[in-house]
Amino acid sequence: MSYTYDDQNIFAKILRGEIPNETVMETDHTLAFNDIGPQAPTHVLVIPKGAYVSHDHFCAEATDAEILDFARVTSRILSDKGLSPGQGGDGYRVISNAGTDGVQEVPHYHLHILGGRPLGRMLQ
Ligand code: IU
Repeated sequence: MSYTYDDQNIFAKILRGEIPNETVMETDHTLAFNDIGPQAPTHVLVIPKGAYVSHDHFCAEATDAEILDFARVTSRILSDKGLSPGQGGDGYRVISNAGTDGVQEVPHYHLHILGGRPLGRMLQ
């Protein structure tokens, strides 16, 4: 079973430069920008530039270079924003929604980085 990607989704339009974004970090393979409806003082979305719909799609089909770059960009943002508990920060939450049960709004793979306030328990 192969994955289908809709290139008319809003993040594809952002990647093509058709819609502006507040860029936090950009590399050859990855773009990170501020969420338009922030749920916390820091709410950054990290997206691969490739056409992947979900975490499982990205991890299954992206190149090693894409995956490493995505991971390192995420780590650098956590560090730059002062969120990393290992570096004296108060912590963060990284989540990715997928599909209907995950309530994924935009069908281009993205990680949410949330931080800057107590985030409460997510799993009981
Ligand atoms: P989700 O994980 O697909 O459910 O979340 C999509 C996020 O994309 C959500 O937090 C929106 O606020 C955010 N977003 C955005 O940053 N810019 C946009 O133009 C649109 C959604 I549409």
